Amino acid sequence: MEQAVFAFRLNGKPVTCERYGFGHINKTYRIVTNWGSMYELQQINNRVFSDIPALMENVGAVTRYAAQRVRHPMEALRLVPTLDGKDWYQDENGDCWRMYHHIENSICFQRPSSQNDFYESAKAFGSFQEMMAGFPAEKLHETIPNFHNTPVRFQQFHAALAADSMDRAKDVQKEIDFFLTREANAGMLVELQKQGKLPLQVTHNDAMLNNVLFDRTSRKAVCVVDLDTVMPGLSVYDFGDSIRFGANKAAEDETDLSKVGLDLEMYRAYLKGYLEACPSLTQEEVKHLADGARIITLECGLRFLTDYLQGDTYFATQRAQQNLDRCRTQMGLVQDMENQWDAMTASV
Ligand code: ADP
Ligand code: GN1
Ligand code: MG
Repeated sequence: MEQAVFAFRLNGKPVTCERYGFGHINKTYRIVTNWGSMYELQQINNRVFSDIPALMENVGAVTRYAAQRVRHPMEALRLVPTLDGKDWYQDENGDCWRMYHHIENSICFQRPSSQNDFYESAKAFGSFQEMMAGFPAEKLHETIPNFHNTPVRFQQFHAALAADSMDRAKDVQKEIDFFLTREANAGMLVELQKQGKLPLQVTHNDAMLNNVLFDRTSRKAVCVVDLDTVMPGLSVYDFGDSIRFGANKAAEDETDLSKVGLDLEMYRAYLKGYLEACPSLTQEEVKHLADGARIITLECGLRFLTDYLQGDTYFATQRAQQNLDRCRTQMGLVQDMENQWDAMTASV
């Protein structure tokens, strides 16, 4: 990692370098220099992202596009160039690194502590989407093909189940059945997109609360981060991913499932912010926002279960069965959304 730090054009000499963040995919380190400059150094996961040059072309294009459109430089991520002027660096082991300027006076939350935080995050993701409406989508590489293609996620699940390489399927039959009974309906949003009823647009695709930076002082959202999966997608899935993560009453890997459930007030706060920030949503998109929440939660739970069956090779885990715990919270949340469906759809 030391080699990587010195590959970038820093303001001063690095004095501290600490592991930071809770993401399941990349590794982030916060660097401080003797002149007080701060940076975020990230090792990009090359098992998850098979074409890092293409990924970094996307990130370069999106960050530069955003930088020209925000009111203040701190409202967009800015890449720090390497000593030879590139956007990223590959070390001797083949590991790939990039660095961002630290967004000053920013703070990031794993859970919203108030409806206002969550409303603010909706404004951030909604504005990001509005801003990206003018971005030439054909310039973007698909960093993970079929990322939010729920029927394809079911195919991957079926393959993992058939292989059952860790011999774990026998212990999770209840979980398997939960997803199988919901498979038939899970492709409805992808189908509507294919029929031209839902527009394909440049979306964030990882629209979680912990991918928004807030101003420490004002608690206003300032910037959206984690741009690795920015590519054409469905706005209803972005809306849904935010709800899945931030409107759950429990953490994503909570083991006490009695705590899991949809916080309807949080849901409404996010909906309000998103609709305000995204005036160009079509009627059809607005009509399917609740479906986006339900189906992306189902999809995410299915991805956790698939990874559990495959031996936890995709999502980083800190303890045994963490992916199974994550899968179970998503199941609980789907179930609660089904129970509160009338209230969810009535809010729209
Ligand atoms: P991951 O793939 O691990 O989720 P992120 O890009 O989301 O990686 O970064 C992890 C965390 O690091 C974020 O949640 C945020 O708190 C912090 N972070 C990332 N970039 C910046 C930045 N430019 N300024 C301040 N904090 C940042
Ligand atoms: C991963 O890295 P992170 O935590 O931002 C995953 C998302 C999942 C999320 C679940 C590239 O995101 O799709 O929704 O975990 N990112 C990728 O917490 O697969
Ligand atoms: Mg993140």
